[in-house]
Amino acid sequence: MTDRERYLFDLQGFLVIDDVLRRQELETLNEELDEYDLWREPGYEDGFFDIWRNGDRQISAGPLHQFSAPFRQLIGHRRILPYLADLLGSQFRYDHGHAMLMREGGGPFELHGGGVPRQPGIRYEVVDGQIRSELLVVEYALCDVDEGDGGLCVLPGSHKSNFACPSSFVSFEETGPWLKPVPQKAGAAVIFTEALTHGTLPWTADHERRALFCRYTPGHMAFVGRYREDGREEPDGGYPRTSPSGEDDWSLEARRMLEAPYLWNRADTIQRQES
Ligand SMILES: O=C(O)CCC(=O)C(=O)O
Repeated sequence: MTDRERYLFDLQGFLVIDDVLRRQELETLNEELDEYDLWREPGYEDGFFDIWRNGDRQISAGPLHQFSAPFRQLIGHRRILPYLADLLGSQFRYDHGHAMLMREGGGPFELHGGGVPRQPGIRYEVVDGQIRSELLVVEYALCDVDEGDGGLCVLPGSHKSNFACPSSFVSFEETGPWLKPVPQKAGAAVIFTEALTHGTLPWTADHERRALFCRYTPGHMAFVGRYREDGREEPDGGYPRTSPSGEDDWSLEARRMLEAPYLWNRADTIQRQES
């Protein structure tokens, strides 16, 4: 992370990094999403996907770490790893992730997050010049998001706010220059702290919005305890794990990221190359 990027992240609470995904990666991810056909929710009652809907034009499906190899490889994407170490500390872990689709007229989803109330799990602070974010999001754009299309919106700087966000702002009843949509080119990654006040503006474009979310925490912390939101018991506490079907897809960093949260003697996620 450059000094310029660190300054901007600390100032705004988010950063847009262009051209993270190459054309071929984008094509593959979009083709695989076509195959999954996530809108066809009743077909997935076998419990593979955790589905969340906001009306009939916005759908999220996870867990991303159990999707096919191209999705799993995003978890330890080489371009993103250095940012994670800088923003979460050297022992960061992957917490959870999902795909989000929106069709014209989908959304909105109200603003959430913010400097206050200070909530364990989404805190943001800087100590001795070192950024320490708790829950951190990397959102990959699989389609262009132009000014006015809707989708992700943020209140820049709100991760350091000292007063609660007015409820009329939260519900979008009142909008103004404090609210910033985040245009993205397909292939860009938006990194933001969950402590930033953010939400989803109605999707107005006639193409489908497609975004992938990977969420990370410091190595000693879990945000989603048992992975499944239905609370079903899972082995090993239910934390994300490498799936047996795709053992070869996981980089060493990704394997370390998928370890359960703990602190004592935890290895750095990115190890220095032996010389
Ligand atoms: O990208 C969006 O539409 C908002 C995502 C969001 O609300 C979140 O990650 O908590």
